Amino acid sequence: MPREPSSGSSNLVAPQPTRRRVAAVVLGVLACATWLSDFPQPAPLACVEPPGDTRVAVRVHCGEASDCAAAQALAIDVWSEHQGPGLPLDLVVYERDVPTLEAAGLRPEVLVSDIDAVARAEAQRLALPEIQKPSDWFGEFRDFGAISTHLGQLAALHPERATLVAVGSSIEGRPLWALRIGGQHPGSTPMLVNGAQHAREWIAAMVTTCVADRLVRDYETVPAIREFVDRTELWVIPVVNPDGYQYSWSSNRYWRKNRRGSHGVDLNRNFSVAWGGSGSSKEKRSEIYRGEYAFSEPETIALRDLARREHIALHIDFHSYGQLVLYPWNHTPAPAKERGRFTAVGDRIASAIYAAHKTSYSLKSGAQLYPAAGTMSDWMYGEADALSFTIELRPKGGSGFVLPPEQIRPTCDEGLAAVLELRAALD
Ligand code: 0X9
Ligand code: ZN
Repeated sequence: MPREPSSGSSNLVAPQPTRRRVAAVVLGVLACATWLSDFPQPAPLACVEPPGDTRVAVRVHCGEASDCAAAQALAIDVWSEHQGPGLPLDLVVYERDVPTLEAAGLRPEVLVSDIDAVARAEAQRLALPEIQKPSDWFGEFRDFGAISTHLGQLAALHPERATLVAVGSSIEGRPLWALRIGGQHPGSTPMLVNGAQHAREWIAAMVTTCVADRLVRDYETVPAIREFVDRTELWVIPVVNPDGYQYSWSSNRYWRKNRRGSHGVDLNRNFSVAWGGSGSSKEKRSEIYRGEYAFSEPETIALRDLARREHIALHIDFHSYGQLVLYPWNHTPAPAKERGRFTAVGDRIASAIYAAHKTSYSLKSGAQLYPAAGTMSDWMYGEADALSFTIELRPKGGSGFVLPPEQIRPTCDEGLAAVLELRAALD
């Protein structure tokens, strides 16, 4: 959800909490009274959405900048990483506005015909008792409590190579858990991997937890992992925005920001490199609200302080979606001084990802897609001197932020391949 829905004026209105009035009477018997249940409770059976209020994710094909602006004017939310003339753009609009997009020649393709129905179905699945089966932990998405417990179990299992550390705490007082892996040997390379700056990008939290799990458990059996752990001091923070993440589980599946006030701050616009620049907003209601000042949020402060204290040299910030390997700069199309290095290493990362499951991730500089000022990756590179990438995980488009749980393991293989390859590329 990268930028304002319409170019000039408006602020992106945060996705509506899923409170719906129900206007259906089914079989002439069941009158649906006003349904005010908070998401993720499923709608009462036999109730339907009020006509016209259904929120649809569409991909539109903008020929010219003006077309994109017209499409964005109708958007309630922008999901796309790809933006700009000639590129497909993923938007959320009300169903009633789809004909307007068609009339404008934007050829809207429906990606998700009812994003709230998809979220309700997911919540229903997650409420099933069999989901709690610990035997298949990565067979399902997990909330912040479960992820925290899992990280603690990994540290307890192999205290000689994994330690659980709280590197800060969130606005609502949740610990920012980091699993520190390796670092036993002098000269180990300090590396940071984090996920879920954006609350709704659940796959990023699962993939980072899974990468930590694989590194800790497979040390004895997988030579590449042993080699990595022996030469690296890796800090894995699967959920850097735990308040937003929990809110996306309890109240609004499509929440993006942290939980500052009632509006939230986009953590990935709150870092100090180019803070306040284009591709960020000063409006609190915007999905890309940058906060009052750079590092106004405890979550970004904790990441900054950790990176400085540990002299982090390598970094991956996992997001979703789009299947992209992005390198700095994110805020300006001007090439980074080390652009050649970024493209060489990024190419290796994309190839390593492809080797896992033949899934293509495209390599680009962030600003080639759209400008984003105040990002973590630009700060990690510009101020902390780290070789830093943003990786947008699966899917390429399709279902957007809500993925089938069967996608967790293969996407984890891709995340692990990226982490190992970035480290290997330093040699
Ligand atoms: O906008 C963001 O913060 C990131 N994309 S997301 O869809 N996960 O929100 C990407 C930031 C870097 N990318 C660009 N500069 N385009
Ligand atoms: Zn993101």
